[in-house]
Amino acid sequence: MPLKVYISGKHYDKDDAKISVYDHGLLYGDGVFEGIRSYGGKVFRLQQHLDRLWNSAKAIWLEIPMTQEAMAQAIRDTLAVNGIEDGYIRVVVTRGCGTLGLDPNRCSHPEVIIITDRIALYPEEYYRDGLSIITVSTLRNHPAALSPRIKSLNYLNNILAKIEGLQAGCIEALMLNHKGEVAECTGDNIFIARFGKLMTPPNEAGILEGITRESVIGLARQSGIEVLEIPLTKHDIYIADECFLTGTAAEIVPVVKVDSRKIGDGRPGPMTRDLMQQFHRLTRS
Ligand code: PXG
Repeated sequence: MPLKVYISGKHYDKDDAKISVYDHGLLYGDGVFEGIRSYGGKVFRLQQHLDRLWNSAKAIWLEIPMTQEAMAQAIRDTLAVNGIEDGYIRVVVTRGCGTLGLDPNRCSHPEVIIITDRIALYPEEYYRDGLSIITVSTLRNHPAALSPRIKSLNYLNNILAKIEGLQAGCIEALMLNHKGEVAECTGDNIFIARFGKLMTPPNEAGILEGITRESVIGLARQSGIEVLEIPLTKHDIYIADECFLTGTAAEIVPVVKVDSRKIGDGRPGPMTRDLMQQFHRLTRS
């Protein structure tokens, strides 16, 4: 049976799930989105994802044409019609069908899209052996121009960085901000461990406020680990004992090499492995 995709109130077969070429989501990247996971039929941190989606929409003057409760129900319904318990959910809200000009006031109505699919997990060895990443030349968007806190359909900033990483053989790439500080990776937040403490760049560094990041901060604090949200430089990463990335798709993935510098002893560290286990329990219990 083909997967069903929700578009503005109805379910369509995947091949018939289409949006107009006049939609400003396509013409201008004018819209917002979320990537969410479902574990054993339960949607992980749904309320936080809905809040972030609504905040992103607010920042771009986009009114989502349904309530959060209705959106939550539509997500659960779409998982159910597809018989998906462990999966990936992509929610997209576009500005809708308009004219060829920028003016969003000429768009008829926002479109709400919910795609649920089986999750394409990263290969096991990434988690066992850790990733090698590089810092790329593409800087994270200046927060005063287009805030990285908005999860908008304008992902070119991240895509350019991703291409640079891929060209160097890395599946993730570290982005610096306009001040030369560490911001985040193309689709993941970054953490380091040093002297038993965890450190991660603060919001003001110009990052997406990752929901996995927040969960990991919570888990670490619960186990008595001090977590500092402080500006970090590349140097801080190079001399860290441990490094890992967090994101909805990746969950927690160890990093063992940055810009050809071995992190710690070059293997996933104990704090990283412990948090990976705790996160696994949190999502699968
Ligand atoms: N930073 C950026 C720039 C992101 O896009 C994260 C951090 C992690 O946030 P969460 O809330 O997921 O912990 C993201 C995640 C993917 C994918 O398939 C991920 C994201 C966007 C598009 C694709 O890995 N966002």
